[in-house]
Amino acid sequence: MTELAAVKAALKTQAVETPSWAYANSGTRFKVFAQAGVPRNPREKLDDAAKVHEFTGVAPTVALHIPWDKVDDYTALAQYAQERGVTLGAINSNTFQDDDYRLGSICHPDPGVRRKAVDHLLECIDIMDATGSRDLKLWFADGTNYPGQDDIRERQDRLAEGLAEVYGRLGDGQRMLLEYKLFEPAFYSTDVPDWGTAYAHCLRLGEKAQVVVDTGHHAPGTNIEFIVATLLRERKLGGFDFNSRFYADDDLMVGAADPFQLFRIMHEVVRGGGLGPGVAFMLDQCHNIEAKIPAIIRSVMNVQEATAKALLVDRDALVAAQRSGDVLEANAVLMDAYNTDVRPLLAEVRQEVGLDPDPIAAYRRSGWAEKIAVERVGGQQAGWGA
Ligand code: PSV
Ligand code: MN
Repeated sequence: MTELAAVKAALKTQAVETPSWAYANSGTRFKVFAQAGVPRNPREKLDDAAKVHEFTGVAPTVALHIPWDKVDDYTALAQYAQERGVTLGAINSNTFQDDDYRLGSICHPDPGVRRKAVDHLLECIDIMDATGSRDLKLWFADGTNYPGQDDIRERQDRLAEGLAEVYGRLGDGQRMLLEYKLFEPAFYSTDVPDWGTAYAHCLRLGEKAQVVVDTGHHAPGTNIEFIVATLLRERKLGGFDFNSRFYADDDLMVGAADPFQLFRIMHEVVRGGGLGPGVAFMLDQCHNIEAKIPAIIRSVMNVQEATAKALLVDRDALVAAQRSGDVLEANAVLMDAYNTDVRPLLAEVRQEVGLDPDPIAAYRRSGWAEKIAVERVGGQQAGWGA
């Protein structure tokens, strides 16, 4: 296979998972701007996700969030997805929206609340059994607001104990992906604030526990690609929650604020052999003021573009420059790849698999946005229920 053929083959097999909640109404704590045509239930979210896959060809799975996507029959939901050409992906737990969780969930000082949180996580694994999902994605809002509020060390013990119980319930082929986040909603201490903490817990738990890197969950200026390289080296990178940030956990379209950072991350992914099914490439975004489906298509395309550029890095030239200490040349090799306009290449790749070269234009022409605006009238639009 020529090098270009290998690049194209890699791009054709890429998979980006879209989050069910990105199709729903969302906003900030100031305002949720409802949009016409927004899904009213998990099936309608899947209908929209199927459109993203139809036009991009690389978004075959959809992440669910429990309880936002609670249904009576998950097997039937999985079947419904399959009939639309997609499958159900990671199951995201929610231990942050009950009154009981004011002081935390799995790290709460009260064992009764911890029991409730762990039971919810076990329920999520039951759902995975029904949907055939591989990954349980855990993000905990746990932490404290004030020094002295609770015992930081003991909270880690509670976390370890709860995670161990959940880990023990994972079946063959199932994984637990532990997400970290610097701050918010807790402001003084967060119980899983960084990759080191997530890594330490995952290491103790075992092979089925891996870290998930949400690109919006770091302090400004953090070298995320270093974290990615390190986790891949340790075989502990379970996946990404892609989005982009200017200030905090902005949840904007991935690659919007800093496409160069996304490229640098994808370069480490390619370099570390992470461009396979072992790493889940998920979006975790919300579209508060822009049209949702085309914004998700745009996000998928942004990931594709960063991946294509990373695949185009002249590895031999880079290694030669690095080993000879040619700083300028090494940097130039990387920048050459980054500065390549990969849009024609991706258009070609799409055409080769029978897709329109311009997914957004194709979506706009499809009339789907107009159709759902007319048909999805009445009922309660889905949202994140905060
Ligand atoms: C909250 O920060 C968050 O965005 C986490 O990243 C989770 O992955 C997501 O919500 C869904 O619970
Ligand atoms: Mn996330």
